Amino acid sequence: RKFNVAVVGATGAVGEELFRVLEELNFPINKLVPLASSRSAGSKVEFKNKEITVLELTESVFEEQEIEIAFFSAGGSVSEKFAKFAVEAGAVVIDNTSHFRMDPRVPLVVPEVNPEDIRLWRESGIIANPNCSTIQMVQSLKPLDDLYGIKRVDVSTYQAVSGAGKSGMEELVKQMQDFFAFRLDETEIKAFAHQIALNVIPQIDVAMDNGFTKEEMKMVNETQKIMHKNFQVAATCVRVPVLRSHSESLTVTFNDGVDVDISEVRNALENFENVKVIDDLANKKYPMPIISTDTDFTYVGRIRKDVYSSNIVHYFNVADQVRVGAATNAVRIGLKWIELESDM
Ligand code: A2P
Ligand code: 11C
Repeated sequence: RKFNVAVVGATGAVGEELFRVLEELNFPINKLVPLASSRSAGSKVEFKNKEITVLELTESVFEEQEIEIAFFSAGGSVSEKFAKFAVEAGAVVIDNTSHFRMDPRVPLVVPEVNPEDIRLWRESGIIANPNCSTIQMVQSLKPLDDLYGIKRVDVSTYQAVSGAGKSGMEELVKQMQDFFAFRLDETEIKAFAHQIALNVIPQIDVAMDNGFTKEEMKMVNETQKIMHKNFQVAATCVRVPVLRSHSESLTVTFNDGVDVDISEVRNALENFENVKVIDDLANKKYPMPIISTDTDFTYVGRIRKDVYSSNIVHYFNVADQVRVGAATNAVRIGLKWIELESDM
């Protein structure tokens, strides 16, 4: 059976990628309905070599178009206002924003990690897609937790500008152009707190009362919800001038008494779905954004045992933020939902 599918935020960075991933993963689509604001209603998007007209997102469009699966990626305030109309029209909402993630009635899902949580969707009609930096992290933590049992995770991120959407990507490119034109000192700074070209910014999202940023606390709270574990997590989230793949440096402390065997760690990661290990330092082989960009894999490398403590491992992971961190995870949720819950 095939489904009527809507993409809310069809003209955005994640929305555009959703069309590519829906096509590549052969999503069973009867009708595809791209939705955006009145600003871009009437414009065209491409799907399977055909142009489809973007419609305006309205309260009634889900019912009018008989939508069964609605991907939302137009920001939290749009999800807050419009997800309920999709649910009322009988659709399952797969929401890419942070708006519903910590709602106890809403499952937060990375299909390789907690696919069974999808079954809770009936409580709200909504399945939340986690934050990009959380998704790629839990994909590497899950096999390691199954192997040894995690006690604590310390992570520093190197996050691409695509996390701020199209305008973030355009701002980096523009600032680089301004640099080569000797105009960087008068460049526009809008998408980020500071100039991002030739810089790194140790702040993503707003400050919280505890001294962490909202992005950092998302990594803590979402990880615990997805993994159904309350091991400790501390994150430092940093914006770097990379276009669209996030990198993370992780230090994972296992339960007391664990003696890490690096070949066991490598095997566990290699055998985990959609994770690829690239780990040959002597030959300069490790994950980097130029490797992960435009792919659907999370890459792990630089795997090494701590010099002092036998229950600590360090590694580096990288994934395409727009795909693995957003569009691909959402489409995988949709495919899993069809497998588990739709009355096909
Ligand atoms: P539009 O092109 O009409 O502004 P990005 O994350 O790359 O910045 O993209 C945001 C996406 O969300 C775009 O597709 C944008 O559409 C859409 N969007 C933003 N605000 C609204 C809104 N109020 N209603 C519907 N779509 C919106
Ligand atoms: C960033 N992680 O890199 C953010 C973007 O909660 O979905 C995604 C924000 C979210 O800027």
